[in-house]
Amino acid sequence: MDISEYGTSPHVDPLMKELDDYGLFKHVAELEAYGMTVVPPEKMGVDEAFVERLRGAILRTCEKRNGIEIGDYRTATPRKESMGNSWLLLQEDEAFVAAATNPRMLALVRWLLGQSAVLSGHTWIIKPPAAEGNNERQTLRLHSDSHGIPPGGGSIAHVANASWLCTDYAGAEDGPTIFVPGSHLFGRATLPHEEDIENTPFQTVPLIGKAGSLALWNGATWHASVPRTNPGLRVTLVQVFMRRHMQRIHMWEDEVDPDYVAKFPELERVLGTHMYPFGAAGADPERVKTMTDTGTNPFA
Ligand SMILES: O=C(O)CCC(=O)C(=O)O
Ligand SMILES: [Fe+2]
Repeated sequence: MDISEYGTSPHVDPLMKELDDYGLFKHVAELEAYGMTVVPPEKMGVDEAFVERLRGAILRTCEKRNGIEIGDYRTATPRKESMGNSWLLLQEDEAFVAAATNPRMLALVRWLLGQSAVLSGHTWIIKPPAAEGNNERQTLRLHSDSHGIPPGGGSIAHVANASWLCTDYAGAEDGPTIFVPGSHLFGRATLPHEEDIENTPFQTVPLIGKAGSLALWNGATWHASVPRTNPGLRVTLVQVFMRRHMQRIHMWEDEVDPDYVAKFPELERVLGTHMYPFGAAGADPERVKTMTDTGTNPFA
C-alpha cells in the first residue's frame, strides 16, 4: 500500500513521491531522529563541475567584494576578518541560484518546513587554518539557529540550515561544524553554561562529508565549530531556510532585480512573499493565501 497515492494529503503526498524517487528516506529519518543529515554529492545529483563552479563563485565574489586576493584555496591564508562582506549573493553568479534551488535539497527542506518554505538568507564561510595571528573566533560555541522560537515551539522545525560543502570535511583537522545529535528534540536553545565545547556535558559528532555534499539540519539542532588545523581553506555556502511566518534575513523584494528572479521559477517560489506588512488598504489577497494555508498543515 502506498498511502500517498490516495491523494488525501495534498501537501505531503507529492513530497513522498519525490523523496522516494530521489532515494532520500534515510536522510528524512536522520533529520527526525538526530536533527541533522549529510547527503553525499551523488545523491544530491551534483558533480564535481557543480562544486567547482560554486566554490569559484564564492572565492571570486569574496575577492571582489572585500578587495583581497585569495589565490589557490588549497594553500591560501587570508585573514578571516577580511572576508566579512558575504551575504546577498544571488546576483553575483547563477551558481548561487542553482545552489538555492537544487530539487533534492528542496524536497528535504520542504519536509522540514513545508511547501511554503522560503530562503531566508545565505552567506559563505571561508575558514583559513588557525594560526598565530589568524585565529579570530575559530571556535564557535554550541548554539541553535532557530532564533526567536521559545521552548514549547519545538514540535516542528521553523528553520533549516542547508549548507553546501565546497571542500572536503574529512575530520576534525578540516575545522568542521560539530553537532549534538538529537538536541532538536530538547526544543530550546542552549543555555550559557552548556555552550563551551571544552566542558559541555553533551556529546558531539563532527560533520564529515566530501565536497559537493549537502549538510542539512533542523535549525533547533545544537551545533558549534572547531578550528581548522589543515592547510588551505574550508569553503561552505550556508543557506538558511525558514517557515513563512518567520522574519526573513533578507527582504529579497528590495534586494534582487525582479527580472533576474523571473528567469528562475523555483527561485521565485523560494524567495516567497509574506502576508505582512499591510499598507493602508489592508491585506493583499495574493499574499494572504500562502500564509493562511500554512495554518492548516505542517507540510503546507
Ligand atoms: O562554522 C561552522 O561550521 C558553523 C556555522 C554555523 O553555525 C551555521 O552555519 O549556522
Ligand atoms: Fe549556526
